[in-house]
Amino acid sequence: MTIGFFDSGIGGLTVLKEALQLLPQEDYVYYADTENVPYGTKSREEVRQHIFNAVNFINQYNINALVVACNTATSIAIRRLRQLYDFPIIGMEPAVKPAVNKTDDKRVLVLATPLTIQEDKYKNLVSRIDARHIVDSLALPELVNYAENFIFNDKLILTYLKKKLAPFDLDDYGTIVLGCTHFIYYREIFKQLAANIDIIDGNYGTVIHLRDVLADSKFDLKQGSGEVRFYSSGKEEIGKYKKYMKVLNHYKINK
Ligand code: DGN
Repeated sequence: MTIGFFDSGIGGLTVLKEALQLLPQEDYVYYADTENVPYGTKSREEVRQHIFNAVNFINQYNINALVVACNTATSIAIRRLRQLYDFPIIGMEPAVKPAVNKTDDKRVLVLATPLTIQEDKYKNLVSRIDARHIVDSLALPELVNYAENFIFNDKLILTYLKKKLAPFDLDDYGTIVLGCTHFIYYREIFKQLAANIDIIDGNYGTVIHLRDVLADSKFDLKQGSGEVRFYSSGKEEIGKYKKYMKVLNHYKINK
């Protein structure tokens, strides 16, 4: 079976890595819309169009299922995509529910792109789950750009995050939710800044959901060889391919 993965850029690789671990015998097509990254700071109409173009592109590879490995794209277009295509489409969602469930007497801080936080899908999710009013949200738009420029472990990031987190008294928080797939590369830096806070993401849950959906579908699992093919809308496709392979090989799922 061939599973499509799509993100505006490099973030979805963190989800793909989990999928390769859980479902190693499927084949994967990863599409990065690098021509149009970042999504999170653009208008929803513009991003919607980019998403439809991207899924239209990836659809030509006869995928049996699609993972929208981007919280921003999920919040904007997942419902419409499910109407347009007849293969299963799995989206991302900031892990607010598990965060609230595991946080007793402290607060929860959700980090995501501005567009994710602005969207009704996110607002509805939070209002459904956050009966105790303990969830705060913070947009970190620049972190997507750092990741796209392969800046992972630089003092620059630490300084940036310190500044963004300065208004929050971190002693009040029990859990931080990484609600953007690009942010997951910075887990270790978040841990440095918030040593006593649990840091969670939705990647594993998404891939478990993918497995369950596929198990219920008409296709046989374990038909492929774990091959990954990369495509991007940006200019330097070959260079990107090599960099993506490198990131995929070196990125460690580290909870
Ligand atoms: N990786 C995307 C997400 O999970 O929201 C954000 C990427 C972007 O383009 N802003």
